[in-house]
Amino acid sequence: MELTERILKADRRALARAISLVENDGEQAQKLLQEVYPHAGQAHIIGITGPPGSGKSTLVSQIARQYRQQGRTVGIVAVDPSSPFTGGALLGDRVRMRDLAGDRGVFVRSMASRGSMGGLARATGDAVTLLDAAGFDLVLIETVGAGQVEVDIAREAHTTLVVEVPGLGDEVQAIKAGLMEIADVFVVNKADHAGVDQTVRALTIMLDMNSAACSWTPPVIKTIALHGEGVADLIEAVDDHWAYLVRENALQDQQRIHAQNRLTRVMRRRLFDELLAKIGPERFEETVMQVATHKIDPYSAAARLMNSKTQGS
Ligand SMILES: Nc1nc2c(ncn2[C@@H]2O[C@H](COP(=O)(O)OP(=O)(O)OP(=O)(O)O)[C@@H](O)[C@H]2O)c(=O)[nH]1
Ligand SMILES: [Mg+2]
Repeated sequence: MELTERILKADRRALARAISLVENDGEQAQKLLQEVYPHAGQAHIIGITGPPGSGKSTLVSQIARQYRQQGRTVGIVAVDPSSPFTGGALLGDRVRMRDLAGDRGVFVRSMASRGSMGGLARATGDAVTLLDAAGFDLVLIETVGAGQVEVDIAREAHTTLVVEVPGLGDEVQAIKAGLMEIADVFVVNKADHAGVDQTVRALTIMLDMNSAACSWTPPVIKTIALHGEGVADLIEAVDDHWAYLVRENALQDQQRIHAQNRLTRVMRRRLFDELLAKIGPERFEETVMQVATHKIDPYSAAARLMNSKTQGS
Protein backbone atom coordinates (compact mmCIF):
# COMPACT_ATOMS: atom_id res chain seq x y z
CA MET A 1 0.00 0.00 0.00
CA GLU A 2 1.38 3.36 -1.02
CA LEU A 3 -0.06 5.01 2.09
CA THR A 4 1.98 2.66 4.28
CA GLU A 5 5.24 3.71 2.63
CA ARG A 6 4.43 7.36 3.12
CA ILE A 7 3.57 6.76 6.79
CA LEU A 8 6.87 5.00 7.37
CA LYS A 9 8.56 8.14 5.98
CA ALA A 10 6.52 10.25 8.44
CA ASP A 11 4.72 12.05 5.60
CA ARG A 12 2.39 14.41 7.46
CA ARG A 13 -0.53 14.27 5.07
CA ALA A 14 -0.34 10.50 4.96
CA LEU A 15 -0.36 10.40 8.77
CA ALA A 16 -3.35 12.72 9.01
CA ARG A 17 -5.23 10.60 6.49
CA ALA A 18 -4.26 7.35 8.22
CA ILE A 19 -5.44 8.58 11.62
CA SER A 20 -8.79 9.57 10.08
CA LEU A 21 -9.00 6.06 8.67
CA VAL A 22 -8.44 4.43 12.06
CA GLU A 23 -10.96 6.81 13.59
CA ASN A 24 -13.54 5.62 11.08
CA ASP A 25 -12.45 2.05 11.62
CA GLY A 26 -12.96 0.35 8.28
CA GLU A 27 -11.32 -2.53 6.43
CA GLN A 28 -8.75 -0.13 5.00
CA ALA A 29 -7.67 0.82 8.52
CA GLN A 30 -7.13 -2.82 9.44
CA LYS A 31 -5.03 -3.40 6.34
CA LEU A 32 -2.98 -0.35 7.21
CA LEU A 33 -2.42 -1.49 10.79
CA GLN A 34 -1.40 -4.89 9.52
CA GLU A 35 1.31 -3.31 7.36
CA VAL A 36 2.67 -0.75 9.81
CA TYR A 37 2.53 -2.83 13.00
CA PRO A 38 5.88 -4.62 12.43
CA HIS A 39 7.55 -1.19 12.21
CA ALA A 40 6.15 0.06 15.54
CA GLY A 41 7.40 -0.76 19.03
CA GLN A 42 10.34 1.66 19.12
CA ALA A 43 8.83 4.84 20.58
CA HIS A 44 8.74 5.83 24.23
CA ILE A 45 5.01 6.30 24.82
CA ILE A 46 4.13 8.82 27.50
CA GLY A 47 0.63 9.35 28.88
CA ILE A 48 -0.30 12.68 30.44
CA THR A 49 -3.49 12.75 32.46
CA GLY A 50 -5.05 14.89 35.15
CA PRO A 51 -8.09 17.05 35.93
CA PRO A 52 -9.50 19.48 33.34
CA GLY A 53 -7.56 22.70 33.11
CA SER A 54 -4.58 21.50 35.14
CA GLY A 55 -2.24 22.55 32.33
CA LYS A 56 -1.73 19.25 30.49
CA SER A 57 -1.68 20.74 27.00
CA THR A 58 0.66 23.52 28.08
CA LEU A 59 2.94 20.92 29.64
CA VAL A 60 2.77 18.70 26.56
CA SER A 61 3.89 21.65 24.40
CA GLN A 62 6.77 22.35 26.76
CA ILE A 63 7.82 18.71 26.96
CA ALA A 64 7.77 18.49 23.17
CA ARG A 65 9.86 21.62 22.90
CA GLN A 66 12.46 20.32 25.37
CA TYR A 67 12.80 17.04 23.52
CA ARG A 68 13.09 18.88 20.21
CA GLN A 69 16.03 20.80 21.66
CA GLN A 70 17.70 17.42 22.19
CA GLY A 71 17.01 16.62 18.53
CA ARG A 72 14.35 14.02 19.31
CA THR A 73 11.08 13.89 17.39
CA VAL A 74 7.66 13.95 19.07
CA GLY A 75 4.20 12.76 18.06
CA ILE A 76 1.27 14.08 20.10
CA VAL A 77 -2.23 12.66 20.42
CA ALA A 78 -4.75 14.67 22.44
CA VAL A 79 -7.81 12.66 23.44
CA ASP A 80 -9.83 15.51 24.85
CA PRO A 81 -12.24 17.38 22.63
CA SER A 82 -11.87 20.57 24.65
CA SER A 83 -8.11 20.50 24.20
CA PRO A 84 -6.31 23.53 22.74
CA PHE A 85 -5.10 21.24 19.95
CA THR A 86 -8.61 21.23 18.56
CA GLY A 87 -8.68 25.01 18.53
CA GLY A 88 -10.77 25.65 21.61
CA ALA A 89 -7.82 27.31 23.27
CA LEU A 90 -7.16 30.57 24.89
CA LEU A 91 -4.99 32.82 22.81
CA GLY A 92 -1.85 32.07 24.83
CA ASP A 93 -2.12 28.35 24.15
CA ARG A 94 -2.60 28.93 20.44
CA VAL A 95 0.53 31.02 20.33
CA ARG A 96 2.51 28.34 22.12
CA MET A 97 1.22 25.60 19.84
CA ARG A 98 2.13 27.68 16.81
CA ASP A 99 5.78 27.53 17.87
CA LEU A 100 5.55 23.79 17.41
CA ALA A 101 3.39 23.94 14.32
CA GLY A 102 6.21 24.94 11.96
CA ASP A 103 8.46 22.16 13.24
CA ARG A 104 8.50 19.02 11.11
CA GLY A 105 9.84 17.03 14.05
CA VAL A 106 6.51 17.41 15.83
CA PHE A 107 3.16 16.02 14.75
CA VAL A 108 0.00 16.96 16.67
CA ARG A 109 -3.37 15.31 16.31
CA SER A 110 -6.48 15.33 18.44
CA MET A 111 -8.85 12.38 18.52
CA ALA A 112 -12.54 13.00 17.98
CA SER A 113 -14.49 11.31 20.74
CA ARG A 114 -17.41 10.42 18.49
CA GLY A 115 -18.77 6.93 18.81
CA SER A 116 -18.41 4.76 21.85
CA MET A 117 -15.72 5.31 24.44
CA GLY A 118 -14.38 1.84 23.75
CA GLY A 119 -14.00 2.97 20.16
CA LEU A 120 -12.03 5.97 21.33
CA ALA A 121 -9.56 3.83 23.26
CA ARG A 122 -9.07 1.59 20.23
CA ALA A 123 -8.64 4.49 17.80
CA THR A 124 -6.17 6.16 20.14
CA GLY A 125 -4.12 2.98 20.43
CA ASP A 126 -4.07 2.68 16.64
CA ALA A 127 -3.08 6.32 16.19
CA VAL A 128 -0.19 5.82 18.61
CA THR A 129 0.91 2.77 16.61
CA LEU A 130 0.90 4.86 13.42
CA LEU A 131 3.08 7.58 15.00
CA ASP A 132 5.36 4.95 16.48
CA ALA A 133 5.75 3.25 13.09
CA ALA A 134 6.39 6.66 11.50
CA GLY A 135 9.51 6.80 13.64
CA PHE A 136 8.69 9.48 16.22
CA ASP A 137 11.08 8.98 19.14
CA LEU A 138 8.40 9.90 21.66
CA VAL A 139 4.64 9.70 21.47
CA LEU A 140 2.71 11.80 23.99
CA ILE A 141 -0.95 11.05 24.75
CA GLU A 142 -2.98 13.70 26.57
CA THR A 143 -6.19 12.54 28.27
CA VAL A 144 -8.43 14.16 30.86
CA GLY A 145 -8.24 11.99 33.94
CA ALA A 146 -11.97 11.91 34.39
CA GLY A 147 -13.15 8.40 33.62
CA GLN A 148 -12.02 4.82 33.48
CA VAL A 149 -11.54 4.92 29.72
CA GLU A 150 -9.16 7.84 29.91
CA VAL A 151 -7.24 6.05 32.61
CA ASP A 152 -7.14 2.93 30.43
CA ILE A 153 -5.69 4.94 27.58
CA ALA A 154 -3.06 6.46 29.83
CA ARG A 155 -2.24 3.02 31.14
CA GLU A 156 -1.18 1.91 27.68
CA ALA A 157 1.78 4.25 27.92
CA HIS A 158 5.22 3.20 29.15
CA THR A 159 5.36 6.20 31.43
CA THR A 160 2.30 7.91 32.87
CA LEU A 161 2.40 11.47 34.17
CA VAL A 162 -0.38 12.53 36.50
CA VAL A 163 -0.80 16.29 36.62
CA GLU A 164 -2.19 17.91 39.73
CA VAL A 165 -2.51 21.53 40.74
CA PRO A 166 -2.09 23.11 44.19
CA GLY A 167 -5.16 23.19 46.34
CA LEU A 168 -7.01 21.41 49.06
CA GLY A 169 -8.45 18.05 48.14
CA ASP A 170 -6.49 17.45 44.97
CA GLU A 171 -4.55 14.61 46.51
CA VAL A 172 -7.77 13.01 47.71
CA GLN A 173 -9.20 13.34 44.23
CA ALA A 174 -6.15 11.60 42.80
CA ILE A 175 -6.78 8.52 44.88
CA LYS A 176 -10.47 8.54 44.13
CA ALA A 177 -9.84 8.51 40.41
CA GLY A 178 -7.42 5.65 40.79
CA LEU A 179 -4.71 7.90 39.45
CA MET A 180 -2.39 7.13 42.33
CA GLU A 181 -1.77 3.62 41.05
CA ILE A 182 -1.11 4.56 37.46
CA ALA A 183 1.27 7.49 38.09
CA ASP A 184 4.93 6.93 37.30
CA VAL A 185 5.65 10.62 37.75
CA PHE A 186 3.53 13.18 39.61
CA VAL A 187 3.53 16.73 38.33
CA VAL A 188 2.29 19.55 40.52
CA ASN A 189 1.72 22.20 37.88
CA LYS A 190 0.80 25.84 38.45
CA ALA A 191 3.51 26.00 41.08
CA ASP A 192 3.07 29.78 40.90
CA HIS A 193 -0.20 29.30 42.81
CA ALA A 194 -0.50 29.20 46.60
CA GLY A 195 -0.41 25.91 48.44
CA VAL A 196 2.01 24.16 46.12
CA ASP A 197 4.30 22.93 48.89
CA GLN A 198 1.40 21.43 50.86
CA THR A 199 0.26 19.52 47.79
CA VAL A 200 3.78 18.25 47.11
CA ARG A 201 4.13 17.22 50.74
CA ALA A 202 0.77 15.44 50.84
CA LEU A 203 1.58 13.52 47.67
CA THR A 204 5.06 12.62 48.89
CA ILE A 205 3.73 11.27 52.19
CA MET A 206 1.17 9.17 50.38
CA LEU A 207 3.77 7.84 47.96
CA ASP A 208 6.14 6.97 50.79
CA MET A 209 3.42 4.85 52.38
CA ASN A 210 3.02 2.92 49.13
CA SER A 211 6.67 2.72 48.19
CA ALA A 212 7.59 -0.44 50.11
CA ALA A 213 5.74 -2.59 47.61
CA CYS A 214 7.45 -1.45 44.42
CA SER A 215 10.92 -0.75 43.12
CA TRP A 216 9.97 2.57 41.53
CA THR A 217 8.76 5.43 43.70
CA PRO A 218 7.10 8.13 41.55
CA PRO A 219 8.92 11.43 41.92
CA VAL A 220 6.87 14.58 42.52
CA ILE A 221 7.93 17.41 40.20
CA LYS A 222 6.87 21.04 40.53
CA THR A 223 6.30 22.92 37.28
CA ILE A 224 5.06 26.24 35.98
CA ALA A 225 4.19 25.04 32.51
CA LEU A 226 3.20 28.53 31.51
CA HIS A 227 6.86 29.61 31.71
CA GLY A 228 8.52 26.25 31.12
CA GLU A 229 9.82 26.17 34.69
CA GLY A 230 10.60 22.70 36.06
CA VAL A 231 10.10 21.09 32.66
CA ALA A 232 13.79 20.12 32.41
CA ASP A 233 13.44 18.29 35.76
CA LEU A 234 10.28 16.66 34.50
CA ILE A 235 12.03 15.40 31.34
CA GLU A 236 14.80 14.04 33.50
CA ALA A 237 12.28 12.12 35.64
CA VAL A 238 10.62 10.74 32.49
CA ASP A 239 13.99 9.60 31.10
CA ASP A 240 14.88 8.10 34.49
CA HIS A 241 11.67 6.08 34.40
CA TRP A 242 12.47 4.78 30.93
CA ALA A 243 16.00 3.83 32.09
CA TYR A 244 14.43 2.06 35.06
CA LEU A 245 12.09 0.06 32.78
CA VAL A 246 15.03 -0.99 30.60
CA ARG A 247 17.28 -1.78 33.58
CA GLU A 248 14.67 -3.90 35.36
CA ASN A 249 13.61 -5.72 32.18
CA ALA A 250 10.16 -4.35 32.92
CA LEU A 251 9.63 -3.22 29.34
CA GLN A 252 8.87 -6.71 28.05
CA ASP A 253 6.35 -7.32 30.83
CA GLN A 254 4.70 -4.00 30.12
CA GLN A 255 4.56 -4.67 26.40
CA ARG A 256 3.02 -8.07 27.06
CA ILE A 257 0.28 -6.52 29.19
CA HIS A 258 -0.40 -3.83 26.57
CA ALA A 259 -0.59 -6.48 23.86
CA GLN A 260 -2.97 -8.57 25.95
CA ASN A 261 -5.23 -5.57 26.53
CA ARG A 262 -5.36 -4.73 22.86
CA LEU A 263 -5.89 -8.27 21.69
CA THR A 264 -8.64 -8.77 24.26
CA ARG A 265 -10.33 -5.58 23.14
CA VAL A 266 -10.26 -6.58 19.47
CA MET A 267 -11.50 -10.11 20.18
CA ARG A 268 -14.29 -8.93 22.47
CA ARG A 269 -15.49 -6.52 19.85
CA ARG A 270 -15.31 -9.04 17.00
CA LEU A 271 -17.20 -11.58 19.04
CA PHE A 272 -19.90 -9.04 19.81
CA ASP A 273 -20.16 -7.87 16.20
CA GLU A 274 -20.42 -11.42 14.88
CA LEU A 275 -23.06 -12.28 17.46
CA LEU A 276 -25.02 -9.13 16.71
CA ALA A 277 -24.95 -9.89 12.99
CA LYS A 278 -26.45 -13.31 13.69
CA ILE A 279 -29.08 -12.03 16.09
CA GLY A 280 -30.02 -9.19 13.78
CA PRO A 281 -30.24 -5.54 14.83
CA GLU A 282 -34.07 -5.56 15.00
CA ARG A 283 -34.22 -8.42 17.45
CA PHE A 284 -31.44 -6.83 19.49
CA GLU A 285 -33.29 -3.52 19.57
CA GLU A 286 -36.53 -5.24 20.58
CA THR A 287 -34.77 -6.91 23.47
CA VAL A 288 -33.17 -3.63 24.52
CA MET A 289 -36.68 -2.19 24.79
CA GLN A 290 -37.86 -5.17 26.84
CA VAL A 291 -34.98 -4.66 29.27
CA ALA A 292 -35.61 -0.91 29.31
CA THR A 293 -39.27 -1.45 30.24
CA HIS A 294 -38.30 -4.12 32.81
CA LYS A 295 -40.19 -6.90 31.03
CA ILE A 296 -37.03 -8.96 31.17
CA ASP A 297 -33.78 -8.67 33.10
CA PRO A 298 -30.50 -8.18 31.21
CA TYR A 299 -29.09 -11.58 32.22
CA SER A 300 -32.04 -13.60 30.92
CA ALA A 301 -32.21 -11.40 27.85
CA ALA A 302 -28.54 -11.99 27.04
CA ALA A 303 -28.93 -15.73 27.60
CA ARG A 304 -31.92 -15.83 25.28
CA LEU A 305 -30.21 -13.82 22.53
CA MET A 306 -27.01 -15.79 22.74
CA ASN A 307 -28.77 -19.13 22.58
CA SER A 308 -30.63 -17.96 19.53
CA LYS A 309 -27.28 -17.86 17.81
CA THR A 310 -26.89 -21.62 17.93
CA GLN A 311 -30.57 -22.29 17.26
CA GLY A 312 -30.50 -20.12 14.16
CA SER A 313 -27.38 -21.59 12.59
N1 LIG B 1 -0.80 30.20 36.43
C1 LIG B 1 -0.54 29.17 35.64
N2 LIG B 1 -1.39 28.88 34.66
C2 LIG B 1 -1.10 27.82 33.86
C3 LIG B 1 0.05 27.03 34.07
N3 LIG B 1 0.03 26.05 33.13
C4 LIG B 1 -1.06 26.23 32.39
N4 LIG B 1 -1.75 27.31 32.81
C5 LIG B 1 -3.01 27.85 32.26
O1 LIG B 1 -4.07 27.00 32.64
C6 LIG B 1 -5.07 26.98 31.63
C7 LIG B 1 -5.35 25.56 31.21
O2 LIG B 1 -4.20 25.03 30.59
P1 LIG B 1 -4.27 23.82 29.58
O3 LIG B 1 -2.87 23.50 29.20
O4 LIG B 1 -5.23 24.09 28.50
O5 LIG B 1 -4.85 22.71 30.55
P2 LIG B 1 -5.39 21.26 30.18
O6 LIG B 1 -5.16 20.43 31.37
O7 LIG B 1 -4.80 20.81 28.91
O8 LIG B 1 -6.93 21.54 29.98
P3 LIG B 1 -8.02 20.52 29.35
O9 LIG B 1 -7.37 19.84 28.17
O10 LIG B 1 -9.15 21.41 28.96
O11 LIG B 1 -8.37 19.57 30.45
C8 LIG B 1 -4.54 27.83 30.50
O12 LIG B 1 -5.07 29.10 30.60
C9 LIG B 1 -3.05 27.87 30.75
O13 LIG B 1 -2.44 29.01 30.23
C10 LIG B 1 0.93 27.37 35.15
O14 LIG B 1 1.95 26.73 35.41
N5 LIG B 1 0.57 28.44 35.90
MG1 LIG C 1 -5.74 20.03 27.15
